[in-house]
Amino acid sequence: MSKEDKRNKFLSVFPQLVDELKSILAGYGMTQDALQWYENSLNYNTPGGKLNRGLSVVDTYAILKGKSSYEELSEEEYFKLAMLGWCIELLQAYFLVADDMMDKSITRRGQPCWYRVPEVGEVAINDAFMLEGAIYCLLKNHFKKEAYYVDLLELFHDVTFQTELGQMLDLITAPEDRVDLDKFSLERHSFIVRFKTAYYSFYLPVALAMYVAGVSDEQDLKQAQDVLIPLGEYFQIQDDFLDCFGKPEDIGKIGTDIQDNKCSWVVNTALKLCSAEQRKVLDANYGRKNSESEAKCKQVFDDLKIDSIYHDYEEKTAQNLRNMIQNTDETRGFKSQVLTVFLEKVYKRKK
Ligand code: DMA
Ligand code: MG
Ligand code: MG
Ligand code: MG
Repeated sequence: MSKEDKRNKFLSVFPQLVDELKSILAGYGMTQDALQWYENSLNYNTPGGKLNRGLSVVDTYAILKGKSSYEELSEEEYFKLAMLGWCIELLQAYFLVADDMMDKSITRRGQPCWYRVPEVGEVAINDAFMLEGAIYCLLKNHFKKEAYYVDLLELFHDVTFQTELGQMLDLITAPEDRVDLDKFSLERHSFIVRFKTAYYSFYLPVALAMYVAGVSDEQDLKQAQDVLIPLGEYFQIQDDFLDCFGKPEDIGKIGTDIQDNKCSWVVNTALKLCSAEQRKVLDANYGRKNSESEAKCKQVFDDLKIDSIYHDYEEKTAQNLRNMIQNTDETRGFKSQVLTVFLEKVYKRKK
């Protein structure tokens, strides 16, 4: 099945899930306007992205079960895995609605951020909570009878909390009123991004598929995690790089990291390499809410050739990850191909 067909098949499950969630509201006696609001929020915030996280739950399961194509999965099997995939996409929607408010972002996935839609505003906070709530409604409806139900619940709860810890660190390291670049370091950056991105984007989809496939020995979950967390760190470094150097048409969002005083890979790499003069420029301009200061920071990044350092980093990291993946122990049923597929999806991405 082509990539496009896989995506369309996955998307075709979404309307069913919206109807299911609406009927839960109807069951509580909610009025038509409530059902409509929830439907709008679900449609606006959930399916518009790359869907990599959701699709990879199905892909990972197929690999673990030794199925070469989706056609070999039964309809029922496919539906269950796609449902879990959509649960990650709902988790992502929840994080992004909140993240865009906290980061004061303008666009997301090529459209205004949800909180910037005029009739929405701060109702977006509650909408974010309800996107998260949808996960547990769906898990209850579709997985309550499974032996691994509690494992799924624990996994979603743990990973959500880890992500929130990462978001907290991201935000308290980037106060709006006090720019202090001495607080930044590549070590702190690595710590933040593992929590805010790697667990939910990389470990979660694989671990979910592992539970359903029954390949969920402690040791196998650990060896998956040992590769997926550094892979997630690499993915967020790409996100940081693209925030500064990517095109809004490609990434679907306008970068805000410089003005937001973010402890990003770009500024940390610059801080390690800059001269005393360049450091002065960064101290005076980083984290300031105007485009002239932002442009001065970008000039320093260009002068330091951050883009070529990034390309070297990318090659080195991909090679390290390939080496780690080679050492995967497959004796209990886990497959290294799961990890290779993830790495190749991320390698040299531009959006
Ligand atoms: C991403 O951080 C982390 C979460 C949990 C959304 P970010 O603010 O760099 O993401 P983006 O660049 O997509 O706003
Ligand atoms: Mg953001
Ligand atoms: Mg953020
Ligand atoms: Mg970013």
